[in-house]
Amino acid sequence: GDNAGNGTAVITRTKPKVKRPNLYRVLLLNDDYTPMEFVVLVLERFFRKTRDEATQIMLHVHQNGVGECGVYTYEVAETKVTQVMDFARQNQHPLQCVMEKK
Ligand code: NFA
Repeated sequence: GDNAGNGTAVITRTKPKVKRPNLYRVLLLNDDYTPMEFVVLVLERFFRKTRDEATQIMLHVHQNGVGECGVYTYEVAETKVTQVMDFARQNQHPLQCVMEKK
């Protein structure tokens, strides 16, 4: 404990507080209707993937049903999901994007 000189107890931390943030995977889910090229565009635009990386991830999702776009802190992951869902809806594609705790 510390004291400001006015009789008020002030608790100060001694240990270095190095807290790892909770991390979340952002996933894309396969469907039968979203064009492959649109999924590649999503991965390039919102997840900063190269065309080759985006194509690999898209094909993985297409073949396996689900795939990882990236790993982020909660707020960033939530923003990515919202951006992708809004963009898919604007373009009338049923593409689904979700997040899960690592
Ligand atoms: N399965 C979709 C198609 O054949 C492509 C797709 C890939 C959709 C990845 C969603 C996610 N057009």
